[in-house]
Amino acid sequence: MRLDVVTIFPDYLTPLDLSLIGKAREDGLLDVRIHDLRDFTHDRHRTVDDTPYGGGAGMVMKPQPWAEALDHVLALDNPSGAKPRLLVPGPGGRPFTQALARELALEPWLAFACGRYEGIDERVYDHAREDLGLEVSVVSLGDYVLNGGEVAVLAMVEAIGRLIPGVIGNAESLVEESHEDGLLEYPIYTKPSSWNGRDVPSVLLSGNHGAIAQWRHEQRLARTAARRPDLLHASHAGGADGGDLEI
Ligand code: 6GU
Repeated sequence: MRLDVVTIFPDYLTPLDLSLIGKAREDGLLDVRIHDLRDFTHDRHRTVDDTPYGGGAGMVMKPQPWAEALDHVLALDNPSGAKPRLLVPGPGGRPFTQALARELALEPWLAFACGRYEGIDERVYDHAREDLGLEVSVVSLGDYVLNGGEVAVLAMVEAIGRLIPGVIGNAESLVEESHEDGLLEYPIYTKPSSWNGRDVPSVLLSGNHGAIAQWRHEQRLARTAARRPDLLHASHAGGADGGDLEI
């Protein structure tokens, strides 16, 4: 999978050199390219923002550098004229869920446009859709505000990248996870069986696999009810994550 990220802070994306994502890049599973938006400015100050029409607080990212950056991304090593799906991180977007991560992991090419300040001039999205023919999705990590899209891209690339075959050594570990089937994960323990006066639940030492599976399922239900009751009703609420619950 190819991933292009356009940002005014390329250094923010250096964690993508590390750990499993960094290894996946070395192994040729992920082709990650980071682009500095300021390279597509033409003034001495490398200006990427200006004041908003209609007034209001903050600054807006100018359309021209974005248009040139997107043209560059589309032209780079792309003789066949393929098109990336364009993702724009922002608190006003559709929720980024495990279901969306699964959907995006099937794409051959994703491009991320990291906005800063109050956001990007709306005409950039119209241009990307109507003139460049890109599918554009604004995506949000949750109901809080970050200073820009870079941290969100780190999270999304990690969530998407780990679903690509070969990125995670043990594919089984992908199945038994929070959000894969609509319930949170059960509590886990390792040796020693007694630590600091606290014992591992005895059922886990019993060797009774049926009892262990039942205990874990009960723990998942209790945990989900306590921390994320909304997930128990997800199928009625339009299935934020599409998990059919059998409870
Ligand atoms: Cl994806 N971007 C920004 N800038 N803020 C956010 C977010 C994304 N998700 C939640 N807050």
